[in-house]
Amino acid sequence: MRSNLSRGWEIIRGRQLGRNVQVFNSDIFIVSYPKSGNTWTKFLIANLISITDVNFNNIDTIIPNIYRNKDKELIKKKQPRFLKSHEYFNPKYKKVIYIARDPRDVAVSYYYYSIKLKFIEKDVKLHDFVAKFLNGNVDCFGSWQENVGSWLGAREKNENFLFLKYEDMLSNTLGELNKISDFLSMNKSIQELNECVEKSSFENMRKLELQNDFESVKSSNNEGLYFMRSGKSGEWREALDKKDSDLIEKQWGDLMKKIGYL
Ligand code: PPS
Repeated sequence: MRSNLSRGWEIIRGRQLGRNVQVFNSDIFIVSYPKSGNTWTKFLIANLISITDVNFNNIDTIIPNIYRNKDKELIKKKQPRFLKSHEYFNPKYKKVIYIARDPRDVAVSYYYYSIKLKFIEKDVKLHDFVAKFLNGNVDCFGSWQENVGSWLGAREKNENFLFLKYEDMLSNTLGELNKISDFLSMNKSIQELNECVEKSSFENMRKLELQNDFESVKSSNNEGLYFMRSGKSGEWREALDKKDSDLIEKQWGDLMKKIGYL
């Protein structure tokens, strides 16, 4: 399973994107371990800063993805640039919005996404995926703990570091967007923030995913799986075997407790 699973990210590494892109001190990074709400945060911020309607076709123009956009395109962007990243701690990133999600839900989301993108065969069991996930063997971003823990350890109290949780974004999207707006010194009214929340809702983004045929969602070739798949917290309770959630809790319990997941 290892070679299939990491294939997608190896292609990206080979193209010298990601960790190798040039970073400017003025850059504002939206960082997370994969499947933790990065795209949602991008939509919220893009709706704050953009004068055109945001969708899956133009989102990477407004907030480029360092794994999709080449350095020579990124360098031409007006500064300060907003950039999406999944990197573990990188001291070059000076201003960072970091999003964490409960690793038990990340495991479920990442499993289905890996099937959708054919990083793994559809007959791979969630249990086997969890074993690789726990070993940090599913991509080149470190394990969940290495990724989240490296950022928190290095930057937790830094005034240029904003730590958000996917679960708080779900329960109080407006409040979390307000934190983002303050962090970016944007001075937006509640009405403006509310409009961004509405435009970036799960339902609206799901509609846009279909309209834009994002990641070939309409193709019969992606196992009928959406990028905007479920958008919930606590799905792991039904989806994971108890022994797998126990393993995650045992291995990453200290950090999960610190963040409030245990
Ligand atoms: S990626 O591919 O690593 O960048 O994925 P990422 O964007 O970080 O995370 C994808 C998950 O975020 C969910 N999502 C949302 N949830 C609630 N509301 C909104 N608006 C929203 N937008 C994206 C998305 O559905 C993925 O989670 P799962 O659990 O798979 O549904």
